[in-house]
Amino acid sequence: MSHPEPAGVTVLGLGAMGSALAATLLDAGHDTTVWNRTPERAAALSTRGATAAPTIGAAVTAQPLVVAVLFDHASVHETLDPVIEQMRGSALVNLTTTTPNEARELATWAAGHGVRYLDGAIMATPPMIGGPGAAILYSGLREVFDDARPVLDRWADSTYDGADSGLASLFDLAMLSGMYSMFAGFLHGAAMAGSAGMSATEFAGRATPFLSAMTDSFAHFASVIDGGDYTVPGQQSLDFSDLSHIVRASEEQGVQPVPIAAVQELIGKQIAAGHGAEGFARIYESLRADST
Ligand code: FVH
Repeated sequence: MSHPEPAGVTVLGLGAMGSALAATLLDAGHDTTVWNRTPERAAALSTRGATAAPTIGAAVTAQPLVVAVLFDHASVHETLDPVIEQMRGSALVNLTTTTPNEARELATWAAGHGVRYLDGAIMATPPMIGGPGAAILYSGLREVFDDARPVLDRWADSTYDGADSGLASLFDLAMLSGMYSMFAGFLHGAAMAGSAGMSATEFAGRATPFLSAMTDSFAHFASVIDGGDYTVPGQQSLDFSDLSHIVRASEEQGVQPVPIAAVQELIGKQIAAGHGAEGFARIYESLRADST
């Protein structure tokens, strides 16, 4: 049985992430064209077999699949506005981090120039690309996802989240929001323990098993939220979850209580609205898009 040739790909943007993506393609035998605003950054990939395009126009016309891994939404326009007409009929996979609405704007703009657009959100660091644990979310034109799949799967586990180009970004940023809130909580705890002389390293050693075990609560909260009944038995009530003692303890130690005070505020809002006897997951109602 004959196997198809690995597809040709152009990678625009050779920062840490773009270089990792291009290197993985080269290792897998793809004909890889690269371009970077600062051309010197293409040198290392050229020695591995990439073709460094001399201009952005040459880069976007070299291959039928163009992958953008630039800094932000503005840099995608700055790079591609001058050459977008030359891309008519091409597929553009944009892995640059944007907001959902910025991704939707890019999809509309690309479609207006006959360019088939797929948005992507990378949930991995550059060293993870091509290895276990790397994931990339995609949304936009399904046909681009399907056609490009042999390329996309070189990098990470690929998930298609739907035709709305903003969804990959939305789900990525939703997970990052959870991650950064958790990080802020950890750092606040480290500052509290640090006020009594505990090193951050010791605190991390003690906190990691406890906080890891607490992630089991996610599934429980999720089932309560999806069930729409915050009164189901077996939950810790909001009245019981009053966190003002943690806020006070933080202040007593001279530590800014900002992350925990934000949680306490959400709890207080639901108690004030008469939901104190209901479960902790109820604070989701203070956060959702249509909450008043
Ligand atoms: N690195 C990571 O861990 C994260 C993982 C999650 C996803 N992000 C996003 O990936 C995009 C690229 O990230 P990066 O790590 O490669 O970023 P840098 O190393 O800073 O490289 C940035 C590249 O963008 C080029 N660039 C910046 N501004 C412009 C512009 N106005 N016009 C054209 N190109 C531009 C820059 O070129 P140069 O400075 O070398 O000339 C780099 O190639 C990003 O959206 C992350 O959020 C990575």
